[in-house]
Amino acid sequence: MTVASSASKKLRDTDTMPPSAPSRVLTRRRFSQISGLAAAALALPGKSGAAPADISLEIAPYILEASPKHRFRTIAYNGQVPGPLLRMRQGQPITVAIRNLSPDPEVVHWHGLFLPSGIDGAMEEGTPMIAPGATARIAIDPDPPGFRWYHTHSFAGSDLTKAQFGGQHGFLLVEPRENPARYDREVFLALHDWAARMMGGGDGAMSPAYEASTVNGKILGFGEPIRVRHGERVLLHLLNSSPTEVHWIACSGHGFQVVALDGNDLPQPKTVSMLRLAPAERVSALVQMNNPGVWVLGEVRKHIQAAGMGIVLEYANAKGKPLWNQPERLLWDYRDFAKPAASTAQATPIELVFDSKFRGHGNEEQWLINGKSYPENSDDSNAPVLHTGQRYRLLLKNKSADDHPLHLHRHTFEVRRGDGSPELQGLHKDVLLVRAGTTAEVEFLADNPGSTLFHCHQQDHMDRGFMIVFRYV
Ligand SMILES: [Cu+2]
Repeated sequence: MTVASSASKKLRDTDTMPPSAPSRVLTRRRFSQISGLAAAALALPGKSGAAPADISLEIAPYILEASPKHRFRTIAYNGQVPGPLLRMRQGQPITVAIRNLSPDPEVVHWHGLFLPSGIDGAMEEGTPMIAPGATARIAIDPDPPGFRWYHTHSFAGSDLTKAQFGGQHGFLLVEPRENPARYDREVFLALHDWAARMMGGGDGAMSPAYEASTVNGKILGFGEPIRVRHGERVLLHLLNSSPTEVHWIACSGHGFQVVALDGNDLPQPKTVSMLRLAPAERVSALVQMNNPGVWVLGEVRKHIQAAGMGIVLEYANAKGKPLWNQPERLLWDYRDFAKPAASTAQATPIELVFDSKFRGHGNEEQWLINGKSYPENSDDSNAPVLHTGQRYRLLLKNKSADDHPLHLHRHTFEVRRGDGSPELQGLHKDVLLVRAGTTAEVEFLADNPGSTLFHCHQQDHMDRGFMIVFRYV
């Protein structure tokens, strides 16, 4: 049993940012490509009388106080981490003004929405970056309904404070046209890791390790508790915004009735004792507040909870130190949330083979899709081609020794096989963790013409070639 107060004793002073990792071989081509696009930032209407946007996002330097001893110099949206919760309604167009007051070109990706390539928020699809000091104004037609999010899609390279390593992430909820409320209220929780350093693994390759981990930008014991009343049904919307880490979450004394993954309703809800979220994945789960007390909702792995990843769940009139029940095993299987396939739809296969090229002891690997890194794998002779109206099955062959959270932009896919499962249906996602050495299969309808990015959502992997652009013809 761990209590918040004992966890806080282990905290280290991270007031000063750790020195950045020594410079390494980078994907320079991607860096220069991004810098070049910065000049093309969308221009605002020149006249001062432009109508105000429905939503204003300001990207600016910010110091996050995760605890009195954990202060992180970062970049944030509207002076908060996570950024503001944005609520949109399906089919009701909304305008967003994005002002970049940070020192670097920026871009905002609308993760899970079906947007045109020019505003989806990836340079590789043709969305212009927003130059420092500039404002971009876009119009969003919110679709599909569900729990989405927005985040930077820039390049970090060897600077482990930039891009997804920083504070640029926020919740986005697209309300369905009809929304029958089956819960008393919603609570949004973002899991994040901070102050990365490159560490050598047993195989000699380097990967990030973190000094601190937070829920909604706070170390366990330093944020506001989730305050509930006995008998309430609370809908938790969890987001893993970590740059690179998979997280396991349990809620002492309570189970999770999972109703949606990546914001998409499940064929039927499923009750589980813990959740696994890969980077960029979301879980929406109902928690029945039927066990009065003061509890910890947090990372199942002790060292990560001790680094701060947890939040107190406090019933009205309950007192005492927060209690934590340590689960013995890590339990999660995508198959629990799908149905066995009744039929196999006709879909055109596209094979994507993932592998890495080891670049010597103490270096990060270079990542390859079908034998080539981005951008070579996405030029005219190599890019996978999509025909509008056609259904495709991606055969995702992970030949590397790492698990990868794979994300398809601008579309939702149906998981047809995961972790060596038989045929599945009914599970709709936009990120899938494909385990080392396994093959997964997902299907999607090519119904949103425009360049479409597919990539690993681990920042260090995408920065080193793990991306590919599909082209519609
Ligand atoms: Cu990866």
